[in-house]
This record gives sequence, C-alpha cells and structure tokens, in this order.
Amino acid sequence: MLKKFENVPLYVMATALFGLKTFLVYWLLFDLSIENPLQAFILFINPFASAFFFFALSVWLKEKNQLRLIRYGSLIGTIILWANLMFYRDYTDFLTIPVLFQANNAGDVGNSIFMLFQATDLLLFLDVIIIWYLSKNRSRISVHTRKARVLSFSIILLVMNFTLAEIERPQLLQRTFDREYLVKNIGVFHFHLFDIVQQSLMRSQKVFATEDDTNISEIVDYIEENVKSEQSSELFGVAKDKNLIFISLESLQSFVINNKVNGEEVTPFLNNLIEDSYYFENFYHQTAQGKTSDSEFLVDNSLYPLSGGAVFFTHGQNEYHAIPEILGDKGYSTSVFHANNKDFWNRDVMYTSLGYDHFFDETAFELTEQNQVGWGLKDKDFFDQSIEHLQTLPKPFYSKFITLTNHHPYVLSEEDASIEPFSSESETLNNYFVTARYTDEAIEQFFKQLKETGMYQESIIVLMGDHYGISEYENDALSLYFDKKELTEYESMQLQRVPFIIHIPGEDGKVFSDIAGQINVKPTLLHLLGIDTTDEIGFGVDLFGDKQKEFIAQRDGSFVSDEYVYVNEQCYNRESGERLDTDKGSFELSIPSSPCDPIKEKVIDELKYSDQIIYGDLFRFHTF
Ligand code: GP9
Ligand code: MN
Repeated sequence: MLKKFENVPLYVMATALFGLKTFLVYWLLFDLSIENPLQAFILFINPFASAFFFFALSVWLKEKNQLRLIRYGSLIGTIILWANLMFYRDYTDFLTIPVLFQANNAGDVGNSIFMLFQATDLLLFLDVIIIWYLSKNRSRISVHTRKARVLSFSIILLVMNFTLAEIERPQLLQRTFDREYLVKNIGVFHFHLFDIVQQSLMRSQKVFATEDDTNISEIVDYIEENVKSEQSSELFGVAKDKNLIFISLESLQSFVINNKVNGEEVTPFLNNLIEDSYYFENFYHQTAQGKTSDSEFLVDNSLYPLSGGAVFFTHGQNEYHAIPEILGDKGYSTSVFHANNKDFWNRDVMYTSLGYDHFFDETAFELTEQNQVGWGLKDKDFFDQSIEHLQTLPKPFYSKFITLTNHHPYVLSEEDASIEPFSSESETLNNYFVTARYTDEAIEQFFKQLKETGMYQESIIVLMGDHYGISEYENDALSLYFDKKELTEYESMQLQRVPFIIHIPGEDGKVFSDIAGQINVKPTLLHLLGIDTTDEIGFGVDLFGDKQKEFIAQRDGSFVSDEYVYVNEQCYNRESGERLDTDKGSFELSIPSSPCDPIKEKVIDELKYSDQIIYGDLFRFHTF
C-alpha cells in the first residue's frame, strides 16, 4: 500500500501533510467561528493552497536546495503556527508585526510562552518529522520538466482561495475587519505576509516624516485660519463635571427619525427625546471603509479617517490627542462598552492609543443562546448588563456605548419585533425598520435605568448614528419607501445624514438646521464640559459656536455646503437638487466649471492635511 505513495513528489507530500495539519489546528485548536458552508470550505482549502504555493516553489531549485526548502520550510512554518497558537491561548488573537516589535508586548509574550506550552503541542511537529524522513528517499526529489505547469496550478489554487474569500467577505483585504476573518479566509501565513506588507508601507511613510521637515506648523496655521472661531459658544461649560454618556447607534440613518412604516413610528422614543434635546437635522456621517471604527475615530479626534482601509488598523499605534486622553487628564474615568471581540477593528490596540482606561468587550457580558442575535448580544441585554458595570466606574466618567442589533443583515426574532417589516423586494430594507425600532426600545429602557440609578441627572447623553445602514444597492426599495420614481446621487448624499442628539437633563430642546458632521463632535462636546480646545489640532468646530464649517466633507472628496451638494463630480443646488455643472457635452475646449469648484479645492486640502497628520504620525512631534 505504501508503495503506491513512494514516487509521489516530496513537495506534494509536504503540501498534503502540512496542509492537513494546519487545517486541523484551525479547526480544533483555534476558536474560529464558522457561520456557513462556504466559510467551512474556504477554511479547508486555504491551508492547502498556501502550503502548495510555498512547497511547489521547490521545483525550480536544484536537488540540494529543494530538500532544504521543504525541510526548513515545514519546520519554520510549524514554529510560526505554534507561536500563534500559544499567543492565541492567552490573547484569543493572532500575532502581528506591531505586537512582536512593541517592547512591552514582546516581554509579555515571552513570559507567557512558557506558561502556555502544552506537551501535546509537540504533535504539531509530527509532519515535520515525517517530511524529514521522507526526504531521505531520493526518488521523490524529481527533476521537473513541468515547472510551469506546477507553478500555474499553485497560482490557480491561490486565486481560487482569494476569490472565494472575496465572495465571502467583499473587500476583505482593503477593509481588513478583524484578524480572525483574515485568518479564516486566507490562512495564517498569508495573513502574516499581508501584515508585513501593510506595516512596512505604513512605517516607510512615517520614517520620511521627521521633526525638521514636518509641516505641522503649516497645518496649525491652516486650522487657525480656516477652522477655529474666535468665540466659544454660550453653552460652554453647561455640563461641567457631568458624566458624558455617548451612544453610537449602529447603522441608524436620519430618515427613520420622525418617520413611519406601515403607519407606525419607527423610533418613537428618539422622536420624543428630540423634543427636549439639541437635535441636528443636517448632520452627516463622514466614514469610509472603516465604518463604525471610522466614526469612532472622527468623534474622538476630529480628524478624518483614511480613504482606504480602517485607520484603527493601519495607524492603531500612532500618537493621538483624543477625547479620552483629554478627559482622563481632567480626572475623568473613560471606558467603552461594546459586546464584540475586543480585536474587531483592532479596537483593543487603538483604544489604548486613544487613552481609554477600560474596554468592556464581549468577555464582560454574559452571552447565552437566547440573548444573542445576528452579530451578538441584543441591544436590550447589552444595556441591561452594562448598567451594573457603569455603576462601578469612578465619576465623572466618559463612557461610550456601541449598539449592535441594528446591523446588516438586520435579523431579529419575532418575539423581539414590535413592528411589521416594510414590504419591498429588499429584505434588508424591510427588516431595517424592525431592528431600528428594537434599538429605539433598548435606548428607552437604558434611559429608564439611568434614571432609576440616579445617573441620569449627573450626566449628559449624546446619541449619534455611526454611518449609513442602507446602501445604494437598495435604492429601488428605498425609492418605493419614499414614493419616488428613483433616487439620484444628490438624494443618496442627503441620505448620508445620521441622527445627532445631545440631551442635557434640565435644558430645553432645539432643532439645528446648519450643516454638521462627525468631525465637529469633539470640540462641541469638550466645550459643553467646559474644556478649552484652543490648543487642539483638529478639523471640527463647536456646533453651538458662532462660526460653522463651510463644508462637510466626505472621504471621497464629495461634500455638502450651505448652498451645494457635490457628489461624484456633479454639483447640485442643495435646496432644489438641481444640477449646476456647465454642460459637459459641449465641444468647446474650456474646462467645465461649476460653482462647487472653490470649495472642492478646500476639501482636497483639508483631507490632505488630515492624512499628513496620520501618515506621518505628526503628533509625535507636538506637545499639547
Ligand atoms: C463591530 C461593530 C460593527 O464591532 O462595530 O461594525 P461595522 O460593520 O458597522 O463597522
Ligand atoms: Mn457600524
């Protein structure tokens, strides 16, 4: 029987053994959640695809080097896998370059490695021993005449793996999400390669920014001239020494506010709350691929997220001067509540850089079969379980709560649903209203509990939609909901409005109609708490101040100003939605101009300055 395998080339044997071992480790030793058959299939093929890609390279080498590549490749590969496994046992996370090179972390890792070693780990090296043994049999070391064929096959396998991964998670590599997704989809080895490439790109950009040639002073001048206002608002200090409770509303768009579905209000509690709160009806999200994490970044820093990827991932270890750090210096305790993996969006790392004292992640909550839906803990259970933790925090506190139930694909069990779904072709839109209502009820319950525990009176409560929930793919269904023939790009831009509500117990409510966006949250909130921001470097203004921003920029360069909406290189009148560009169909050689052009230039400049701060990690050179 064994005879049959005697002439199987060594690189094929190595692929089979190493691939199978890696798959078994993924399956049995890492706790990777597999949600559907496609994910299971990808998890199965990716270890073989990457092992084959590596071992098949040996066919290009001379006999001696073939042996070396396969022997040492399997040994080193196993050590990498094993190191990840030990790290995982302690951190439920995978190794990354920053983790390895961060001095304090490396110490931790080194220490714990001995404690995390298990005797059975030695079994991981079984295939290495077999490969070394097999490699003694010379007949397996074939001199190949079909090198190109082997190479093409290994590339096909790899492309198949990446294509399936892309189908499973569109934009997997650009958006990165969390390390678990990457490992599940492309395997731990390609994840490391990806990490190395990404980190080196970032590092090289940072290295070129040195103290001497940084243009931080140019940026400061720009901000002084174009962003900052002379006077601070009348409301400066109204919430001095109060707790700041910030609620990030998952995927909630403004169009559900004061709106109905099947004759019922979608968000009755928020509609009511707005009556005695400050409500900004023309407030836009400004996020890009980093979704929730981008909105968190905007809020805490008043800097723009990046045009590609999530800044939480790519620049999680930069120097920042964010709200939690500023409030921490003023004696606040600072925390985040969010019932998801701590490393989703690299939050665990970024929150430390931003200066949060504590992150109540998934492990701080009790999860059961009944209290989870979709992405995890249901919002009502989330707030209910959070209250106890909140009561233990030293006051004053700044605590951010990130809801989850109103997240695509908007699933909810019937007993939790209090309204009927909309009826259209889009299940996404239909159910969106139902989960939005559920979150509305969860917030109502949270307010009740805040009042019962006496925390309500001592706090200001800020609620903000993080980003859109209904994408342009659902435009047909949306136009049915709005009773319109179709939705233009102008209208899609207007749909990027998200609710922003500031509730100060005891203060009357007011609706603000000026254009506003997430970039303005930081100075607005700090001023309410009576904290001076003259020295801050950011691109937002106090929404209660005398001078408002001329434009609210989107990451792709589109924007909204008082008069215009500029989207996809078209200029529209903001009131009427009428297109204002000169006719592009004319044969004249003049460059088409539009009234949006002057603002367009400013938007480009401002985004560029924000990017420079992040890419160069410029706050390293600045004392606040
Ligand atoms: C994940 C949650 C949702 O923890 O914040 O992320 P999103 O997909 O909306 O960015
Ligand atoms: Mn989100």
